[in-house]
Amino acid sequence: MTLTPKSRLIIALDVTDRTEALSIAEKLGGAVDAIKVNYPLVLVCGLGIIKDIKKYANVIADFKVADIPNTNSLICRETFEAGADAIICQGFVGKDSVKACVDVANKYGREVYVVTEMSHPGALDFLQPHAFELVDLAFRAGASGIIAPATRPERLVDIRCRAGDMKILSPGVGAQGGDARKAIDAGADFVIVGRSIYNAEDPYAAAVNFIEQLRR
Ligand code: 3DU
Repeated sequence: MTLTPKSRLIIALDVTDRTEALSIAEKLGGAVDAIKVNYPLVLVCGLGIIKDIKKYANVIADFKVADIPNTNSLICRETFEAGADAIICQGFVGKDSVKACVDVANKYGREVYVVTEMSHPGALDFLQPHAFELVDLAFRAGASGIIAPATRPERLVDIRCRAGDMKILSPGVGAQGGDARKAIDAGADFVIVGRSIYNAEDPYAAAVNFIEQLRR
């Protein structure tokens, strides 16, 4: 699959209970563009949870893959065999490591997204000064897109200029302080929202609320 913006909302399903995860996926799968899984869920449930969630939505595996090319290839192969539509990798390990992910993704007809500047305060320590280089690296390696921070819309504007046609997925909305609408207006194609949806009393209503903000 190729991630295409419809609702522009991706849910980060970082719950650690299988029943809860599948219940949220079933309720929200039809409304969101993708469900992102990360280590908290996969370490508890195993990689097989990807196939179960795929019944309801496209799945992005946020494994922030950051190893030598051979290990990256093996991780990507297993993740795509498990059914993931896309994988997220780190760019700071260098172009060969990212390219290894892209090569495997191309074999499976799947996508790779590269982390550039992260959304938390610690991203200023090392990542921010190199964010544009990481955008360029993602492009040169043939990635489908990048991850850039909704917590800093002013940075999103600059990163968008640098990213050309690559898609931008933007985490940090809600619990981390970012605003969904501002992130899209600044150039993101999708926002990623976790706690503000899955911790809400009514996750479906919370998701619909974000989708309405994104439609305006
Ligand atoms: O803060 P939230 O609960 O909305 O979750 C955000 C998700 O996105 C979570 O899975 C986190 O690991 C991921 N993420 C970031 O928050 C920031 C990044 O720069 C990259 C990924």
